[in-house]
Amino acid sequence: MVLKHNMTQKDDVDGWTSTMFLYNSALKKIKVKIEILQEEFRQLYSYNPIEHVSSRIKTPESIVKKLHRHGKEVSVEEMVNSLNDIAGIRIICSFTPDIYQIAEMLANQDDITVLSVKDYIEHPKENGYRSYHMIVTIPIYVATGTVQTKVEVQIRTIAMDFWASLEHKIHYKFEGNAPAHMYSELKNCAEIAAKLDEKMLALNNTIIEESAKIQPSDPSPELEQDIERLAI
Ligand code: 0O2
Repeated sequence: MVLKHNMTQKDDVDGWTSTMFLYNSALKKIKVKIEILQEEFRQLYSYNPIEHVSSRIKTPESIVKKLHRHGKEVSVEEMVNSLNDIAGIRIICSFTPDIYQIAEMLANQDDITVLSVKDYIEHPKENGYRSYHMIVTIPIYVATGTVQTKVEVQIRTIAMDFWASLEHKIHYKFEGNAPAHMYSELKNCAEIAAKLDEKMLALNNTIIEESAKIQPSDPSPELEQDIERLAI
């Protein structure tokens, strides 16, 4: 969290409850922003690039494990300073270009500050992981002032998400020591998932091109009569 106005570092991190309140509030605000974007797409463009959205607050166990992994002291202050993904939101898009469009639309909002970006789509991780990550801050107005609160936004396609869920499951099941063939199978699956994304995008572009050539036909009089009968 970044401090502003009259808050001191101690005020900011003096309690787990108040810290978690900030993270929960930040998630709520980002979720509303995404809902508004979705509504705008639906109403103005008859297109919804977002398949679904999920959010979570990292569990205390996961926070402590991550602090240990990074060799950090276990304290609320250290957690706030060194972990960027206590509050996380995941946006699942239909196609890869949608990811960049949504990222840009969020980043362009006046009250959102992008602290960092990791583009694991342009630069996939060694294990095959693909996703677009942004660490952003959003202001939370509390009685004592404004606290810029960090949220990690992960944006990915359905195929990327499918892969990441299975990889996550395997990683935790085997505590990072899965048999070598599983890692190479996973990497292979990541490449297949990326190919699937490419092919689905190409297919969707063809559908858009072809449907632009077709004039929508008026419903037949019989169909109109049936619709009227049903609607009465
Ligand atoms: P969990 O259990 O999902 O919360 P940093 O110190 O910020 O540079 P960090 O936090 O590892 O290092 O940054 P990064 O790479 O952006 O990863 C943050 C989160 O992205 C992870 O949180 C995962 O949710 C997801 N992620 C990153 N790499 C992988 C991967 O290889 N496979 C899967 N399935 N997810 C990944 P956590 O805390 O590691 O895990």
